[in-house]
Amino acid sequence: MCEKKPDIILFTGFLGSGKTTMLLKTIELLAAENKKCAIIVNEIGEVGIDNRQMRRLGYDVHDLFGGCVCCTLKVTLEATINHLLTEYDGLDYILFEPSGMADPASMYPSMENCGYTSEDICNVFIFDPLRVDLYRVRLNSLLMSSLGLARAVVINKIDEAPECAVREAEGMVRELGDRLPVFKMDVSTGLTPAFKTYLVR
Ligand SMILES: Nc1nc2c(ncn2[C@@H]2O[C@H](COP(=O)(O)OP(=O)(O)O)[C@@H](O)[C@H]2O)c(=O)[nH]1
Ligand SMILES: [Mg+2]
Repeated sequence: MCEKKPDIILFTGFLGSGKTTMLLKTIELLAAENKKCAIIVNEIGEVGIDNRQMRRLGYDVHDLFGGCVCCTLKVTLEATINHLLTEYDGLDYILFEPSGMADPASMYPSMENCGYTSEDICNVFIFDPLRVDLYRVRLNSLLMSSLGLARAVVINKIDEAPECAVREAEGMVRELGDRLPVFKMDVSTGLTPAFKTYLVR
């Protein structure tokens, strides 16, 4: 069992919002900081990691990015987290990208059964301002429940989204008060310095 439980960073947001892109940038950041991390994804293919190519580069799928373990959700989330906690000493972070349409609330009991409280879980909600109308109407209840559990919001794709959509997205988050820090960026280019500081504390 690890002495200090690794921090969990959970990337939530709807399909196509940029979770995988964010996950990969976060792994790079943490690897550069010499943090030992594990990632949990539904399917390794979803993350675009080519196993054969990774092996050619000298990595094992279980040893990505300098000591990063990758688990696919073949069994339950609870079993996967417990496996990581018992098998890997000195893990600093567990990064988890659930599938796009899953309600984040449904994942909390599994993490709580592994000894995490909801305060322990760094849930970053990634908001795609290109979809602001969809979020406001069809996905509104999922948005509200997702934001209720989020610890930070990233408004992504500011390179592509019109300014008014970015403002509207921020307005929707602010309707819930000013509890949540909001970071605006173009994740595909890289994480902003402010967000990096927020993640690695
Ligand atoms: N223009 C732009 N495209 C992005 C950005 N972040 C992600 N994307 C693209 O959006 C698409 C979905 O991203 P992905 O990370 O797979 O989203 P996921 O479904 O939430 O995991 C991909 O084609 C990404 O290249 C961004 O900041 N700007
Ligand atoms: Mg994805």
